[in-house]
Amino acid sequence: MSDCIFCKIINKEIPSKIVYEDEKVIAFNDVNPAAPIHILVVPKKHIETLLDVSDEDSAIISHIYKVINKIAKQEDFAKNGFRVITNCGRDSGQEVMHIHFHVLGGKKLGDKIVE
Ligand code: DGP
Repeated sequence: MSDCIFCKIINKEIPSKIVYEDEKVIAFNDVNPAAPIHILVVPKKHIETLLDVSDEDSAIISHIYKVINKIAKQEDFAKNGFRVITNCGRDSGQEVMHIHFHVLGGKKLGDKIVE
């Protein structure tokens, strides 16, 4: 059994508010939202960080962007716009070591990507 919190969410060992799921990807609401819309899009394959993405994983990453497109239309925030962020490693503050894509929206986001 994995100690990874996102693997536990994928395996339904801990609950989450799922907004999209298919055989490769799951997307759920962030437990600590930084914006009115804050969805995490996560590959089911356990990949720790962006630096661990292999050539064979590139299809998953491209699929994730298609899924984000689908979710933005499904959840009706596509037309207003949104931001996608992936933290990687210490300086980014990455807390969960299972690669994920933050999808943020639902309000006018700050002009600066970093403080
Ligand atoms: P990062 O700093 O990029 O690793 O972001 C991790 C995000 O994961 C953070 O915004 C909070 C969210 N998170 C952590 N634990 C849980 C959880 O158990 N459930 C949900 N839904 N989100 C979680």
